[in-house]
Amino acid sequence: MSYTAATVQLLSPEGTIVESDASAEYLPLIDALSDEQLREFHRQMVVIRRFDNEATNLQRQGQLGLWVPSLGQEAAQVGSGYAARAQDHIFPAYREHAIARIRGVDPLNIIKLLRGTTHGGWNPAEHGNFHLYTLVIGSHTLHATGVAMAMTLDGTTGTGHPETDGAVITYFGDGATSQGDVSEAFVFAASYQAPVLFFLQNNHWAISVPVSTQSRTPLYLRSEGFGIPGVQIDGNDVLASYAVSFANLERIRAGGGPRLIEALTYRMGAHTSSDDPTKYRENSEVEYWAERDPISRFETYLRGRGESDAFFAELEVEAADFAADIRGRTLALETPSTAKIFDHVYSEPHPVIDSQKQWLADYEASFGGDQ
Ligand SMILES: Cc1ncc(C[n+]2csc(CCOP(=O)(O)OP(=O)(O)O)c2C)c(N)n1
Ligand SMILES: [Mg+2]
Repeated sequence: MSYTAATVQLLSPEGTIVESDASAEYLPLIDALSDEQLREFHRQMVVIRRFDNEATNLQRQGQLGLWVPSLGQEAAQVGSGYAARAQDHIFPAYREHAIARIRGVDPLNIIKLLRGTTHGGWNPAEHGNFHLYTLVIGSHTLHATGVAMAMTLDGTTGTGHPETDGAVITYFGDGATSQGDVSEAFVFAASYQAPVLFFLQNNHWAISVPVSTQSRTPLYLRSEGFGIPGVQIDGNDVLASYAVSFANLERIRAGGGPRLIEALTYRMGAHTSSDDPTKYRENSEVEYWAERDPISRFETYLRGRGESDAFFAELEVEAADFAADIRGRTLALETPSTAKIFDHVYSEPHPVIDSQKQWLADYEASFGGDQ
């Protein structure tokens, strides 16, 4: 699946602004951004890529059970993440690390999940309405649609006040579109005109299954059949991701019903640290996408606008410091007691849980440990 004339691209892989029929509607939204906002887009992309790299290393060094890289998908995430307003609710899948950080989740919380030192994650109400990572593919699109329907019932959306009206964004992948849950979410969102933006990151692979197998038509057309307008964007273009998300969210908040954005991007790394993509895809494909890297094109753009060498040099230091801080805090994490897993099953003591807890304690003790 590749770009067509309908694909919205504002920034070319060469780092120049694209003026086309598809981009015309959105370019004024970019013109309205300040230099500081543009720098912030770049800062988030660079820092999260460095974080992702550090987490990959930590997994390889035995410090994490698993890692789920976001490498290559930074622009799709950062642009749309900044298009959301504080009152919006975000329902991620499991590799939306950049959006988590934008919404105020300390990325160490993601590390804790994959080190197995937390049984949940974070409280969305205290972290920018950024809901928990969901590994059950597509299921959270239903949760997102339900919350969007609740906003309508509560009167917290569609009142004509964009500063306070809410919307919901849910992130999911190309593979997830094959799940019944996603089709069901489309049906409910369309029927009830729920204020939800379906943000589909088409990274071209669902583990080892290519998107060409998942869908015989471009995925942005899928939602059209359910009555949800869809648009395809260059997902490696942070400006397109921001502007198209912003415009669609404003329509959604105003009561315009659900929308879908298909962001064409690429999973540059493995599916997870347990996967070896060289077994099922060609290097030439990875090289093709490396030339369309989201970060290098935005750096070229910023330099073309006169951004100083000092900014990029300082950002390298900031990213390295961030990664070092994550490493230090990861190694300092305390291992929770084995008993803890039983403590939150029921609010009241329960005899079956108590006996299982005791059984495990006896079993662990049989190895001579202290748990
Ligand atoms: C309901 C369900 N079925 C299968 C899986 C196993 N699984 C984990 S990730 C994945 C592929 C998802 O691909 P996609 O939606 O494209 O997201 P991506 O990982 O590429 O971001 C599958 C099949 C799962 N986690 N949940
Ligand atoms: Mg995918």
